[in-house]
This record gives sequence, C-alpha cells and structure tokens, in this order.
Amino acid sequence: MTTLTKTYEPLTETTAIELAIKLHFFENSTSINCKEIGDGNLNLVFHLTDENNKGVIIKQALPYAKVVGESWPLTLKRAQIESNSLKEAAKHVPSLVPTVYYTDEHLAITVMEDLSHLTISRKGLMNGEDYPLLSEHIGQFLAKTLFYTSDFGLNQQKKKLLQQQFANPELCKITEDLVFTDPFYDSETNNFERELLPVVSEIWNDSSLKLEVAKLKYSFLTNGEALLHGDLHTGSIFASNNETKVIDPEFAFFGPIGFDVGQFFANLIVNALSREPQKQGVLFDHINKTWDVFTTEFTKQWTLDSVEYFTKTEGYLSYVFQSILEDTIGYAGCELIRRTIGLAHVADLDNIPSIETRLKAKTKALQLGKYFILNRANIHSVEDFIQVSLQHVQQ
Ligand code: SR1
Ligand code: MG
Repeated sequence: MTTLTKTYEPLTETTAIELAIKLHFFENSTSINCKEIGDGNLNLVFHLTDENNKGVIIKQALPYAKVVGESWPLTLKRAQIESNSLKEAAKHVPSLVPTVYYTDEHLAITVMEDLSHLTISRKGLMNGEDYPLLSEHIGQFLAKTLFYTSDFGLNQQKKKLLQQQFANPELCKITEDLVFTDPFYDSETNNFERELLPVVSEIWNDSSLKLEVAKLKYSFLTNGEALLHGDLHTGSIFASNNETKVIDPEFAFFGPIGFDVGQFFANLIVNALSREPQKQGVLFDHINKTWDVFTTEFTKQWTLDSVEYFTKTEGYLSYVFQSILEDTIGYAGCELIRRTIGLAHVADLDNIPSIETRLKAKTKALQLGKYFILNRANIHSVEDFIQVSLQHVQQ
C-alpha cells in the first residue's frame, strides 16, 4: 500500500481526491467528483464518486470539535478507535457496519464503504419513514456486539486486553460532561429556549434527581461491561427499507450495556415526540422489537457460546437483563434531557416549526427524562417502559 505523508493536515475536496488516487481507489476512472458532506458535530466526511458511480467515503477527524470550533481541542486518536470499533463489530455483524478499506492513524482518516444509497435514520424518521427492519437489525447489532465483547462471550483475559485498546478518555469525557453533568446545573454549555427555564430550574434544584444521575454517571465511569458503540443515536445509523448500517463509533469504550440501548430508545422517543399521535406507534413498536430481538439473541448466545461458568446458574440471566433494563431506562432519561437542554440538540425536536408545539414536545421530553431516571428501578419490563412513555408523549 502507498505510504502517505505523515504530517497531519485537514483534507480539502481536492486533496481528498489526490489521496484516493494515491491509494488506488479509482484506478480506471477518468473523472472523480468529491463533496464534503459531514453534517455531524466532529469530523470531515468526503464522498467521492467517479463517472461509473463507484463511490468511497473518506472520513477525517479534526483536531477540535467542529460543532464548537478550534477552542475545543480533541484527540485525533478517535479515528483509530472508530476504525478499530468498526472492524471489531464486523466480526460479529458484518452486514450491519460499513466495510473499512484503509486507515491512517497520523492523518486520522478512515476510508470506508460508500453508503450514499442509504439515509441517516434520524432524517428518514423525521420525513415519516418507518424503516420496518430497523429494530430487527439494531436488536441483532446490540446482542452480538455487546455479548461477544462482554465477560459472558469473550475470554476474560482477552477482554481485559481489548479494554486497553479501547481506552477513550477524551471522548468519554465529552459524554460525562454533556450527557451526565452539564444539563443538571446552570452550565454555560447548555442551550435552551428561555420559556423552558421553569421546568429546567426544577431539574437543577431536584436533589433526588441529581443523586440518581450521579449513580448513573458513576456506573458509566466504572462499569466496563462490554465494548459499546458509545453514541448510538439515530444520527449514527444509516437505513433504508431493507438495510441498516451503524456508523460513527468514535465514542467506543467499555461501558455499561444499557448505555447503547438507552441512547437508541431515547432517540426513537424524541422522534415520536415530533410526530402526530397516530404516527407515533411505529417508534414504540421499534422499541418493543429491539428489546425482544436483543434479549432473544443474547439468550441464545448465553446458552450456546458462554465462556463464564455461572451462566448455567438459575436466575443469573434474568438478573442480568433486569439490570440492563434498569440502566437502559436511566440512560434513556439522561439522553432525553441532554438532547433537549444540553449542548448537542436533535433536529427532531429543534425543527418542530410551531414554537408552541416545540415547547410542549420539549417539556414532555424533560418530564419523561426525569421520570425515567427517578423510577427506573420500578419499571420491570419493556412493555411498562413503553406504557409510561406513551402516557407522557400522548398526554
Ligand atoms: C461535542 S460533541 C457533541 C455530541 O456529538 C456526538 O455525536 C455525541 O453525541 C456528543 O455528545
Ligand atoms: Mg457522531
């Protein structure tokens, strides 16, 4: 493979084409087109195509958070974490992640499969798409990636070594701050409509709520159950009616399983909050199905592929599921709150055109987030989780 310059600099559309040619991605092409299409918070994403519609994606980490600017420096190491995480996931769910063709640690680039025939699921859901296979696929993704990197499915010595490879302190710090800390006090990173101040102040002044958030944050900091995606919202999932691809795992690290599940559920709920009541059901069906597929697959793997002696012990699996569900609900609550008043919002809520409807939806997101955090230990099934969600969303 061609050796590239080892001095980091951000690519432009022109230098991205030069790079792709150097790497022999377009050997038989006469004309290559390149467009920077990154609409996320952190990276440059170049989409390159030739005259035969052959395409490739070059993703490059910037040394700062794009959403804030150069005043927020950020490690380039995240590009390596992302491509290693995609490669790890490909061992378990090859059809659910993009293929990585090439990575360069110094340039912080990952060259990967072109997924431009798919749509980012947040955008699609906002346009009223239902994605019938989304929950089947994400349930499989969660069951396989999480089980086979946990102490139940991976040799426990190997797991400890893998855990070292995925130490991701700077990206974890972003989550620790933006998901667990800042939304719960008057931090300058927060961002919300002044009309929400009364309900936001209730959150800031609720010491029982803060105690529960502290426990959830502590579990995020210390409970390295499995290799997480770490940022599994609907903006990290490409979809069509028959395909699903999970992208963007730069926040990957060993953490509590319920964090990935909870982020996905919360992002389905914010989409439900942006829809008319009669179109919300499909989002809750997705939550139900995701949990069903996740637990069914996890159970199969637990029975057939366990490396842990105690998995044969009566009651252990239901204890594990109950604890994952409790975490899922708590993390979903934190995600609902931070996506409403924290630094990184979601278009589902922000793009609701009428201010009055938008404020109502955001208030419901905050109330439901609080409810989840405070009552997570008393919600014992996904059906109850959905019922409580519907009571808040459709009130
Ligand atoms: C500064 S990064 C803000 C958010 O974008 C990412 O996708 C994560 O969700 C992070 O919290
Ligand atoms: Mg992302």
